[in-house]
Amino acid sequence: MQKILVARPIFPDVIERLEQYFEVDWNNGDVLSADEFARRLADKDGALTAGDPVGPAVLSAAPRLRVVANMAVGYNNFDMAAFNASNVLGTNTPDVLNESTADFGWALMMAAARRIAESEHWLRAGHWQKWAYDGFLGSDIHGSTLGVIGMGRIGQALARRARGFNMQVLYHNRSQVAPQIEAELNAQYVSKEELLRRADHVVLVLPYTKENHHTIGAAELALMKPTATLTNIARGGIVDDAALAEALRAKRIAAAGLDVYEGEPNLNPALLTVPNVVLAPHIASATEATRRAMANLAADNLIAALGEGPNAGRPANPINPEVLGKARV
Ligand code: 8YV
Repeated sequence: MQKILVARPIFPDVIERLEQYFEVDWNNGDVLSADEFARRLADKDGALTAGDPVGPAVLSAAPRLRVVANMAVGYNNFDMAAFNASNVLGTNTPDVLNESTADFGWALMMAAARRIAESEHWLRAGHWQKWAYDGFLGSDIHGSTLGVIGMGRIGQALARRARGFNMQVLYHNRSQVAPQIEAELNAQYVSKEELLRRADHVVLVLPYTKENHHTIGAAELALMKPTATLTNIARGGIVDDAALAEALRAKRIAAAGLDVYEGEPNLNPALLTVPNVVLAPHIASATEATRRAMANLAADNLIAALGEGPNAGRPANPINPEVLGKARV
C-alpha cells in the first residue's frame, strides 16, 4: 500500500475514505513544525495539506513523494518551480468554494459599511442608553459602486450578487474578462487607480503572487474615498496591513473587512486597536458543506494522482499537469 501524510485535522470520514487506498499518517493535532512536517513526509508517496509550505527542502527530503493535494484554491504555499523541478504534482480545490467565499465577502463588506462589529462591541460593553440620530452612521451598499480587484471565479460570483443591490460594478484584473461575462455582470474594466478612486466598496479577490505583494499600500489607500470600505478575502500580503491600520486610524478610509492577514494567524497588533475594522479568522470558505466539498475534492485529487480509484491517473485539479506521468526526480 502507498503511504500518505494528512498534515491537518480534517473530517474523519474523509480519512476513512483515504484509508481504503493508502496507509495514512494523520496529524490530527497541532500544526506540524517545518522539521516535523518534513520528517513525516520523508517516506510518503503523497500528502494532503491546507496551507502548509512545501518548497525545495521539503521535496528533496521526501524522494518518493509524487503529489501534494492542497485543501484550498490558493496554492501560494507551494513553490511550483520546485514542484516542477522534481516532477511532483500539486493539486488544489477550485470552484467548490466560489459561492460560499463570495457570500462571505459580502458579509464582511456589509458588516464594515454598516459598522456591525463596531456597534456590537459598543452594545456589549453596556454603552447603549438611548437612540441617537447619528449613532453608527455608515455608508450604503445599495446603489453604490463596487470595485472588484481580481475577476476570477470568486470575483465573478461576488460581482453577480451586486445586481440585487442595484450597484455599479468596476473591476480590475490581470486581463479583461470575456465581453459576455462583462455584460452578464454589468461590469466595467478600469485601471486599479481608477477603481480605487471611484469605488465605494473595494473587495480583493486575487491570488497572491510575488508581483502583487502589497498591491494595496499607503499610496493606494490614499486614492480611495474617505467614505469607502476595503475588504480582503484573498490572501495576506496583498495588503500592507500596517498601512491599512494607519489609514483606518486616521479615517483616511471609513472601514475595512478582513479575513486574511500578513503572517496569520498572528495579526499586526495595530489592527486590533482600530475599531473600524471587522476581523475574521480566515473563514470565508467555512461552511459545513463547502469545507466537506473541499476536503473530498482534495482527497479525490490525491487518490487519482496516486493511480487509485475510479479516476486513476486523471486527477481533476492538477496545478502543473505537465508533470503527470513523469518519473520523480
Ligand atoms: C482555505 C483558502 O480554507 O481556498 C483557499 O485558498 O483561503 C481557504 O478556503 C485555507 O487556505 C486553508 O487551506
